[in-house]
Amino acid sequence: MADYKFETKVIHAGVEPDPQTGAVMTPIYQTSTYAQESPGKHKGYEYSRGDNPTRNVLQTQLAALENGDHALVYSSGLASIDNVLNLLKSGDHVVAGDDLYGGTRRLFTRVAQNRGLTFSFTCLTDAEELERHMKPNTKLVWIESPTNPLLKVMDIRRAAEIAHKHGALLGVDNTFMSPYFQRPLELGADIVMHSMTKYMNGHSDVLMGCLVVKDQTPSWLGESLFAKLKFLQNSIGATPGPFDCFLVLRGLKTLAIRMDRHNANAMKVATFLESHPKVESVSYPGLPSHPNQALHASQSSGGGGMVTFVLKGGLPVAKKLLESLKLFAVAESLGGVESLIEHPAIMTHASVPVEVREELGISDGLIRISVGIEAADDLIADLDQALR
Ligand code: P1T
Repeated sequence: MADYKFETKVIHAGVEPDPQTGAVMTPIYQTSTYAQESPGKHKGYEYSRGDNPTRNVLQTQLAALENGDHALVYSSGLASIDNVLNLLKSGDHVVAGDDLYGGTRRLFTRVAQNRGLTFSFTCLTDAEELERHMKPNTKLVWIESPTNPLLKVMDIRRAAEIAHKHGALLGVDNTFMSPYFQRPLELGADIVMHSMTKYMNGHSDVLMGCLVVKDQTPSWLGESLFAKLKFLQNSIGATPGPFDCFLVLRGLKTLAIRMDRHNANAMKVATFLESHPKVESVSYPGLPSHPNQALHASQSSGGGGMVTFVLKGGLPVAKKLLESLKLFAVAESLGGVESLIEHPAIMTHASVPVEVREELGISDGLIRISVGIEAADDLIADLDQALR
């Protein structure tokens, strides 16, 4: 599949007609276990926590889309990050971007820290800042680019160089971009993660996560990264069911055309908001006003579908706007075909301590939009009437 273009891979990579029946679409192997001819003599499947044929097709497809060698899927995005953290041992150190999905930060500070891992959070838009935080026991650098919710951009190539110089792995949460716009493994990252709940599935009806890696054996791990992650996937057991894997396989077939439309619509919405007198500022990596637009363009091929903006007038005005919209649903999550709007400080990032939110700029006037694939004119008209 390596020679084919992305639009072809999302339809065909890993997906073969079913050898028994010729079914063109991947069958849903809704089974927890597999009959063995004699103890230990089986067809490669023993128990669905370890392997399931529907899940395996999805994993093969994901490895192809991110240009990796292997992919593993999990029952949520956070479960996939927790599996990465389980590569580490008590006493190990992680450097993470300061602006992350609130649930990721909660997993780091309120779960993993209790298991003896230590974390430094820092603004990594200046990659050299990362260098200053690396310690002899740093095993992992974890970033989002663009970040959730502020859409800050970090130099993925440079982050990989710095992490590797110190013997650490670079993990990139690629949820906001999808492999259609950005493929961090090609930029030097070691682990790519997605909340597939978002663009990858694209229809707001599944929770799932994935990790994609290349073949490699980090010296401190002492074994292949993929082999260890596969061991953890089975040992921890946060695996998705076959029906959800089927739904994501179906959603992925339209990933390329959906992302093009999300991107075009988001650019129009961001441009409209930027010119509106009631809007203080807009952050969208595709806008010329974004401080790292050139860097973003050098490592990805689109701005994506997420836009954040600060409304003049703070919380009361922000609430009024969200209550006045007709097409946009006020909801957490993102990446579905339908447009969603939310207030990070009260919703997705409420678990981030208030002093950290203030320091980062997740203010009461900050609003985040997941721009869907509806007609852009209808979305802008809805925002216009609500702003009025
Ligand atoms: O919800 P889950 O599938 O567990 O994924 C967590 C996650 C990880 N990384 C990023 C960048 C994310 O945006 C998320 C989930 N985010 C939301 C629910 C949200 O509204 O931002």
